[in-house]
Amino acid sequence: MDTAKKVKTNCRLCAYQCGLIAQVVNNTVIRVEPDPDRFPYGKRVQNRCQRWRAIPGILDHPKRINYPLKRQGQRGSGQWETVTWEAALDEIAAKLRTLKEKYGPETVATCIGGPHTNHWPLHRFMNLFGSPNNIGINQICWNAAILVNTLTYGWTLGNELDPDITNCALFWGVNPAQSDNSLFWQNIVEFAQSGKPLIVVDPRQTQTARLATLWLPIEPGTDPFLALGLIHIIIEDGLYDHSFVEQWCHGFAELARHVAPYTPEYVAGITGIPPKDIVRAARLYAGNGPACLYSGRAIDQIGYNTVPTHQGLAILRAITGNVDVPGASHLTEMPDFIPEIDLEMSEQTVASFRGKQLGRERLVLQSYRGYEKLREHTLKQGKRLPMRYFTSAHPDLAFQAMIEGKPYPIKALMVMATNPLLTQPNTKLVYQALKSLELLVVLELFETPTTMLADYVLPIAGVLEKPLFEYDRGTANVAYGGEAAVEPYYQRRPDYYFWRELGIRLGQEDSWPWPTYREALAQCLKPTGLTWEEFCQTGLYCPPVEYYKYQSLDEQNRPLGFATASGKVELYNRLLEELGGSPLPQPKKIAAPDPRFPLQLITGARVQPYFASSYRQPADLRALHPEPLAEMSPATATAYGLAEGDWILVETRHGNGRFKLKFTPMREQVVSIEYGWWFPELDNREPELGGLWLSNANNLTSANFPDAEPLIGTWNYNGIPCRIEKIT
Ligand SMILES: Nc1nc2c(c(=O)[nH]1)N[C@H]1C(S)=C(S)[C@@H](COP(=O)(O)OP(=O)(O)OC[C@H]3O[C@@H](n4cnc5c(=O)[nH]c(N)nc54)[C@H](O)[C@@H]3O)O[C@H]1N2
Ligand SMILES: Nc1nc2c(c(=O)[nH]1)N[C@H]1C(S)=C(S)[C@@H](COP(=O)(O)OP(=O)(O)OC[C@H]3O[C@@H](n4cnc5c(=O)[nH]c(N)nc54)[C@H](O)[C@@H]3O)O[C@H]1N2
Ligand code: SF4
Ligand SMILES: [Mo]
Repeated sequence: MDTAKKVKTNCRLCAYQCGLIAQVVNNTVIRVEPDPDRFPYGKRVQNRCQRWRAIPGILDHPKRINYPLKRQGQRGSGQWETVTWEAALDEIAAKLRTLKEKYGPETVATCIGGPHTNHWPLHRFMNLFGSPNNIGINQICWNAAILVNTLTYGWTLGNELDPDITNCALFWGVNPAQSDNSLFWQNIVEFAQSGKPLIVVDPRQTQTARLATLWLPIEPGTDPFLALGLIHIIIEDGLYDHSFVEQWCHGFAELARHVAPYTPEYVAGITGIPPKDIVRAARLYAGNGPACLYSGRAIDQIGYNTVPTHQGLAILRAITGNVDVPGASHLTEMPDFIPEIDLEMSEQTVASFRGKQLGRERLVLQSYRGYEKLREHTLKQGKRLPMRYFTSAHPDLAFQAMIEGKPYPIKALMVMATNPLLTQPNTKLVYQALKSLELLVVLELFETPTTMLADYVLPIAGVLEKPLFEYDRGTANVAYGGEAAVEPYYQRRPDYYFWRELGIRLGQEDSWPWPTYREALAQCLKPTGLTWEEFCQTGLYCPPVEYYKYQSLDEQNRPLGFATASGKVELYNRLLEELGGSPLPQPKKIAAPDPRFPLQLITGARVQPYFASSYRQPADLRALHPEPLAEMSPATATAYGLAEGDWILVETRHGNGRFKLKFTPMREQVVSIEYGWWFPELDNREPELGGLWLSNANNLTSANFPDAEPLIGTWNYNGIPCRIEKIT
């Protein structure tokens, strides 16, 4: 037996990739501990996180996928044959070739989820194959903020909270106490302890809200009204940054006219927040610069009102002089390393299939047309957003195409690092769609309800088994990562291996010159002048941030400005107007309550130690939070005759789920359910599929395309009419 060696490596149980030291014997990890020399620099932060300790168990958990599996018998019957990688790849490639000949390349789709792994190998494969059909979660995570900020400032922003410099923080629909739990959350705690104003906009009194100077328990989905109300006061009281507005903002007069009706009383009537708190929030935010305005997932998930909310937040930052200022925000840079757009190879390939994008007639921004318009502007400063995320298929249309074959059939789906039966909207639809396919391939670490329905399940290398190089999808000049601690256990391989091998089998060999994942990552770094080994010493590439870049002079001695139509911050957005959107934030009122569904549902508030549907298998993690919870205020719950700990059935027009009731100080008439719940200990065959139908929040949601927001296609995970009853 070898003696134990210590290896510097990184956790990958969330996107932070904290530094770890692994003790390895015979390619087996026996222990891990935080590495105080690398991010997040000290055990104090990592000691709050419960996940990393579970790594040795996760590496060899009985529910892990260790060999390529091929379905035997009926789909969902739980019978598998173990095959070789070669055989699986040959068979999948042959099937894809046949389907492509019969129906065209667009008949093959992929599905990705949150930030679990690099997506570019999948995008590169799909671009070369010739299909636009990747289903992502971008329409409700990430895209709205990036698109609206780029429309407004010419590029996207990094928000900053520095307890020493930042003088006010406004946190909007975000709860880093549960969703971050790392260095950022420590900074927030430190900031709050300093006594500087912290404002939290959230229907629930979260752990973050409990630290706040001012908590605004907003009615779900009414956020753009509050944003316009704050702008109204800031303008009326003259609290805006006069010089920045005069020199660097376009359309202030139109904005001032537009917000005139959004008085505190009017906004209070819609948001449920008292007028005096609206006024106080506006004064605290505008009066204490530099101020950090940080928004979370909630407002990306409120359907139509998502875009006007982001417009409102972008305007708030600008008129208070909080753009590209230390302690508030900075406009990010294009990477020095190879950017995502080039790794995807979108610019070389999409011409052949852009006409096949589902829903392109309706979607203004989440389309090739919208992407190109935006890029005309960003290119003025040499910047290019990745393309596949901003053109990905609307899930409702893609799943319908699998079931109905319209407007063309989608017959094959390859799923990487996501569990769509738990995390895509409308589980019944997803289920029907997966059952309609001729080929379902799932790349996974663990058995999940999605793998249970697959034709092939491929064993993927996970935490500590593969090198890491992450880079905010190429929208900033920051990369982090590090070395694997061990070679993959059993027959597991990195996702990259699958896409490259499949690509080579389908005539793409020229586009996959790097035999291994590590070589591909080293190649990405090449333009920086760093070798892979040099990069791994710190695991961080992060040149110092520059501020006030719009003031810097170009070759003709003119200020650089912002990469927008006016060269200024577009408070009044001309490009959006040209594309057919509303140039100023135009919110929609929430429909009057339906008497059959009198309560408002929010789904998906994050909880430790889970990530979406992940980590319910390791017993030590499950013990920390064993059951799916629904939260309500004690007053609302008591009015329904409910006590804490009761099991309740929560029901919407789309479906229902069972949750255990927990009392939380929060807005009345609102119910909040956790998402991602299934039960790996239950039967892994049809019809149970690991308890898929019991407590899955997405049984209660839908992304019905005709109702989706017209610019991005955003649907509602929050603000859904619902009802409840006690389960006896
Ligand atoms: N533990 C854990 N951490 C995670 C994840 C995870 O699954 N688990 N997921 C990761 C991912 S993919 C993401 S995108 C991030 C998300 O991170 P966050 O944005 O922090 O996500 P949430 O915890 O859902 O926080 C959203 C907050 O908005 C509130 N809210 C709900 N509806 C509304 C509304 O209409 N208006 C307003 N203003 N607030 C509302 C909710 O009560 C909740 O507290 O977290 C990441 N971190
Ligand atoms: N109702 C509701 N639905 C939501 C949300 C919500 O707030 N409410 N939030 C949405 C958001 S913001 C997000 S980001 C998504 C998250 O949704 P998903 O991305 O689907 O997240 P998980 O459920 O964690 O599934 C990730 C799967 O990938 C596997 N995995 C991990 N690492 C790797 C890897 O390197 N390679 C491969 N091949 N597999 C790997 C894990 O084992 C796990 O099964 O959910 C979305 N869905
Ligand atoms: S799970 Fe915890 S230790 Fe691992 S990367 Fe995330 S915050 Fe860091
Ligand atoms: Mo997300």
